[in-house]
Amino acid sequence: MQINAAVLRAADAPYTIESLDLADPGPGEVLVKIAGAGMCHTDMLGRVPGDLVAKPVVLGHEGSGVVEAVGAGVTGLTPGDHVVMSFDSCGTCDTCRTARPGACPQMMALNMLAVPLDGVPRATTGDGEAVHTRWFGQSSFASHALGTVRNVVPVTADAPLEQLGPLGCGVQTGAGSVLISLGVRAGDSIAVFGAGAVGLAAVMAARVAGATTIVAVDLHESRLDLARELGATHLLNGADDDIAGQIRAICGGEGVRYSFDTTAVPEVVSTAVASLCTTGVCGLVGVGAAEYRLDANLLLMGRTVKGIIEGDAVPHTFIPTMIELWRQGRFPFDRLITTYPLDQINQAEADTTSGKVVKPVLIP
Ligand code: CXF
Repeated sequence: MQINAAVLRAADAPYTIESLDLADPGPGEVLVKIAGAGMCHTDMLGRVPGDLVAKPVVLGHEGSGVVEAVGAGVTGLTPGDHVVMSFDSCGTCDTCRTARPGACPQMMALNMLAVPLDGVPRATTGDGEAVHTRWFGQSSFASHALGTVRNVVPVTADAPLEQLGPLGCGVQTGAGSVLISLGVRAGDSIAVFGAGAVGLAAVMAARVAGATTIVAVDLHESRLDLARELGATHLLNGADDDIAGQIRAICGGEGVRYSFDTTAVPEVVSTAVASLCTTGVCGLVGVGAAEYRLDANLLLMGRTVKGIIEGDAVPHTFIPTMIELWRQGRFPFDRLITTYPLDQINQAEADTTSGKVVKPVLIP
């Protein structure tokens, strides 16, 4: 079928809206008519010079939409179903079987190369040029996307479909980290570094969990204001001096039980660890750093640093949970979203890079 898609042809090129020919869904594949697709900083990996992400490529890994057709062997999904598209995983390894699909050893191969494991491109231009469309098992900056039975999650039809895509990655990562991976509980304290979509989802989740001290740290005052509205009890501008000391002071001198870094800035990660009480846990989800520097004496006293991927969530259960929390008014993730038509994708990218908007969602 003919689809429209935002194609990235080179790391430093703007996106171009193109008409592509998309294959019918094959075994295990699901054709989704996209209602909206969130833009996440991981999509910017397509802009890293080199061969990490094959080009030309359709990016986008926070799609939502309606199932149009399913391939052979797909069960549990029917045309007309409302769905959120999340990350792909193999489903058969020990990690997937023990409810940690984000840590599937095939995570990178299935999601971040944009090429199906069989190597056969599913989309071509009118000239027969292959365009890669398996970014996170979806490539949803498009009118239609081919997902897989593993990453297409059915959701209730009475939620705002065009806004649900970010639940498949960024919002899931922030909320899952707090509620599942770190296991924040009532009365706990947490400091969240970076009040973008992932950090703000973590703030909302900390409030859901009943944390009584929720410190948000960011460089943008507008994001700190939003963090306050979403549940942060204390706000710190990261440009100020001695952030760790200020956080310890907020907690009566001892430090927070949990800290959570979304920035991947090495100095910020060091601060996040230095903000912990002696048995505290620092969760890391940021992408892009090569190395972090850890203070051995801080770790020696019992602090833990924990890498987290996709919030350690199982999308098929956690996405419906987030929607139910939203319905109850306890998890207003829609406050993070600014919508753009798909053909304004370059503006959306500029606005999220500058910090003007938190979570662009592109509407085809
Ligand atoms: C990604 C982060 C980088 C590792 C794979 C999962 N999550 C969201 O974009």
